[in-house]
Amino acid sequence: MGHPVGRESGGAVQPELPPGQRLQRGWPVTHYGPVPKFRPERWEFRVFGATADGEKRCWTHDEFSALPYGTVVGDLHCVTKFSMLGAEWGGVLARTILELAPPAPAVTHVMVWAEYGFSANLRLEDFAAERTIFATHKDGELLTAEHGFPLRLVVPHLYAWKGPKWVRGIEYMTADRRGFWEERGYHNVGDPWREQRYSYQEEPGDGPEL
Ligand SMILES: Nc1nc2c(c(=O)[nH]1)N[C@H]1C(S)=C(S)[C@@H](COP(=O)(O)O)O[C@H]1N2
Ligand SMILES: [Mo]
Repeated sequence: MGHPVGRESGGAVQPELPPGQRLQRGWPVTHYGPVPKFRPERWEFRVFGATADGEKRCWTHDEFSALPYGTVVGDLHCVTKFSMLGAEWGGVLARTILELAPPAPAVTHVMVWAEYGFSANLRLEDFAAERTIFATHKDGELLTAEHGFPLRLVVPHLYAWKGPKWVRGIEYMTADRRGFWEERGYHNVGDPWREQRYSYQEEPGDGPEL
């Protein structure tokens, strides 16, 4: 792992930050609501909505833990302007889920569902991106409860609210629908390199009517 190679500036190597972001040392905890208690016997990961065969898929925690393990290096960019760069995330790649529970051809978007009904919508291409991962680990260590244990999504190329902590499943959608923060003023797409922070910045085609 390691930090992305930075740009030289006045002798110091600056890590690459999206516009308006600042580097955060350490790893702050940011979320809305309480930290859920993990109950392994009740936990399941569900894939539902427009699956290719019309069937739902469901993994228990033991079954999900046995899925192929992968790692990616990726940043976390919070819309409140701090970024954490170059973490190594371990877990199940979103692509693995797409292979094991394929979406119907008409699917364009994915809703990611977490405990307490928290949700985030993603374009299918963002969900299917190479580095989108259902993470169980960061830098080789199991996630803590505050950071999403037992499972969180990480979508390194989008703002971090697109990666729900305590994720419990995904819904394949044939039309876009807003998730929790996307209904509450945040941009429907959320590309930090284009500074897509707020829904008022949306252009036609970026998201459903508010
Ligand atoms: N379930 C849930 N996941 C969430 C959030 C939330 O409010 N609820 N907030 C998001 C936001 S805004 C950020 S910046 C990251 C923060 O992750 P961290 O607390 O591990 O740094 O979690 C994201 N995932
Ligand atoms: Mo955030």
